Amino acid sequence: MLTNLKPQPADKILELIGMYRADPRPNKIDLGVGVYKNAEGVTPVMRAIKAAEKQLWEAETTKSYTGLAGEPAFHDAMIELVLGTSVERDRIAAAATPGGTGAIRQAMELVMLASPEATIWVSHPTWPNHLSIIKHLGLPLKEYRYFDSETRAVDFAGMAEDLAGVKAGDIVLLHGCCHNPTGANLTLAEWAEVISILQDTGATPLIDIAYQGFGDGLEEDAAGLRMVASEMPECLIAASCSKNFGVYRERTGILMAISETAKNTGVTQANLAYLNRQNFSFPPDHGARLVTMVLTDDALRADWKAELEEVRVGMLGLREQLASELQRLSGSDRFGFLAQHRGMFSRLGTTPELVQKLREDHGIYMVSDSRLNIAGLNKNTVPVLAEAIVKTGI
Ligand code: PLP
Ligand code: TYF
Repeated sequence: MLTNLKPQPADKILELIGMYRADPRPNKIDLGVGVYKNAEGVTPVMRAIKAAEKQLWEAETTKSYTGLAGEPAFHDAMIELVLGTSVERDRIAAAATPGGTGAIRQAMELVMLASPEATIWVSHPTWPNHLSIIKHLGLPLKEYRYFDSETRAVDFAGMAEDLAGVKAGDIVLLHGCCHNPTGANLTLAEWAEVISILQDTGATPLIDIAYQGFGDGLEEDAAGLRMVASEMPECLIAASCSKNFGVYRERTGILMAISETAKNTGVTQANLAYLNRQNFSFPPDHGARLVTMVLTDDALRADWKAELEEVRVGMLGLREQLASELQRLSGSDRFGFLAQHRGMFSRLGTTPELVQKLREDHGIYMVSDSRLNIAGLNKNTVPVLAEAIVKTGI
């Protein structure tokens, strides 16, 4: 049987990790996989998470199963973090999932139960795992224009034109903030226009939010999502705790499904629990419990917010330094978009050949679509990258 298997396409982002490790050059720079790194190149355990872990070790009395949909306290804490008070609590069903990826996968499976004819619309470009999960499940897929390769900003006219072709019952996948891979984001006025298109077409939004707190701030990064959730009758949200709580390997995420009225929440909640049971039974608990502890304890929450803010401001500083260094070296403003983009990523907008040249000639690793992870830089490597970009003719 196993001899029937065919090779599967590798994940280009994860492949880079191996290439980087194998490179013997001491001054190599890793701007590949989207993991936050501090100035020393370390992905730290956040202080509040470490403190919560210590408390949990003292207080935890059992590791028996949690609920099929995870712990209600985790749902409440995450709903408050992501949605604030934008939606009545009794309209929201929620289930803990293995990471944000698990939430996206469960969202797709929920769509298969509720709207089997649905086409899933994704931004072009989008996170490659969106595409691979949708294709793996055999769901119809369409792309809407998103990125203007000239300005490196959102091509909103193209996006609105493409979304006008969405049919009732379709799903429109949107990035809540810090678009991966481009770094280009919608303004609030553009979110409002997206809402009006969704209302006109009768499509349902699925918002993937994996970087809340990495862009303009915790509240600011959720503002567009909250507008959608409060104005649409229904909305799906896949939230990841991997980045903003630094709990990547704990696999902590949540799927929220908002019904038009509270009458429908019970059956939606039962379907989320059913889908968890089909795929993995009980979701991972450790990361979800730590996140709940951090969000519900005033001191831990304040410390977490302070550390997250340091991370966010640090990345913004690196963006500004890189943009101004490039302006100085190139004598042009064409890299100004780096300071406008938000989150961990920016798409430089160059060819795979020049990305390869950066790697071969300078030991600088970025994804072949020219996505770079800003957090892979520090004050000393920004000028090195800027010089390499200009020398490479990007
Ligand atoms: N969605 C996007 C856009 C991402 O970049 C990520 C990144 O890791 C995820 C979802 C899910 O992450 P995880 O499954 O590690 O929580
Ligand atoms: O886009 C990224 O780099 C992150 C991390 O299969 C990631 O979202 C990359 C690939 C992958 C899972 C996570």
